Amino acid sequence: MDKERLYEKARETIIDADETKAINIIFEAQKDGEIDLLDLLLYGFGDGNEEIGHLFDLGSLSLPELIYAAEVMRNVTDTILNLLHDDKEARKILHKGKILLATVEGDVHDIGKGIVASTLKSAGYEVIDLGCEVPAEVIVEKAIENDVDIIGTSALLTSTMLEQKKLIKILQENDMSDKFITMVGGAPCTKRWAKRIGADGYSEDAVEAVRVANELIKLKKNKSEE
Ligand code: B1M
Repeated sequence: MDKERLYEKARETIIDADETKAINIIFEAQKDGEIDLLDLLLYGFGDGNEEIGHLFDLGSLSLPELIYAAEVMRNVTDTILNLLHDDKEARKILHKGKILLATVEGDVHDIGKGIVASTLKSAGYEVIDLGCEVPAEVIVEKAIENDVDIIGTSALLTSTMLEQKKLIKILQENDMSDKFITMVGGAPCTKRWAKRIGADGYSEDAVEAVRVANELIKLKKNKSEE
């Protein structure tokens, strides 16, 4: 199968918001067996998703069109994730640790977080995804309840980034900074932002999120063994 051509077709299905074609491509790739579905998600469908963002920025796409295309991307993401979790290889859970993910309060953007959840799951983490618009207090409550290692928050709006800061403040005020590793991400976030608010880690994308989580978990384990 021509991988490049398939990725291009995947990209187009998101731009055209053609869910039937998109799902067919996923099953075609699965049948082929040579295509990495996560790769297809990130660099095939993902490129299409990025493109709809540019088109929206340029005013070439209306908000309803954007919502429709985003919905297709979300279903594509869910389909691939379900397939990956049924896959024995992907299920080779090394159980590296438990991660709680949430998009912060006031923010509905959850496509990127879904991809981050998938890369982390595939890398051997147990992921608890609280969804979107989750208040900082609820995130902390659930982190305690589930005894997670990492709390990861996603924020896509400059206004909601402040919720990431609020979460870290709650942890600091309740002497829980050492109990949980904190990671932040989302388009407006930067390494500098993470440092400024006292987060332990930042990653630009879903692939880097795994690397950062691995490093932070390793540090935590080394610390607890000292
Ligand atoms: Co919204 N939106 N949106 N939107 N939307 C943006 C973010 C925006 C930049 C568009 C623009 O104006 N150019 C803009 C934000 C401006 C700002 O504050 N800086 C914006 C706005 C303004 C809005 C509304 C206010 C619009 C309105 O109603 N007037 C509204 C907000 C509603 C709310 O949240 N309260 C709104 C609504 C929506 C839709 C519902 C239509 C839809 C979201 C659907 C959904 O997620 N279920 C939507 C979309 C799709 C976008 C764009 C086009 C695409 C976002 C996306 O999915 N990107 C976006 C423009 C853009 O980004 N170019 C935009 C693809 C995704 C794979 O990337 O989410 O960045 P991303 O995730 C990446 C990394 O950031 C990272 O890894 C991911 C994968 O590689 N990452 C992490 C993310 N989280 C991480 C966590 C980590 C680590 C890495 O650790 C824990």
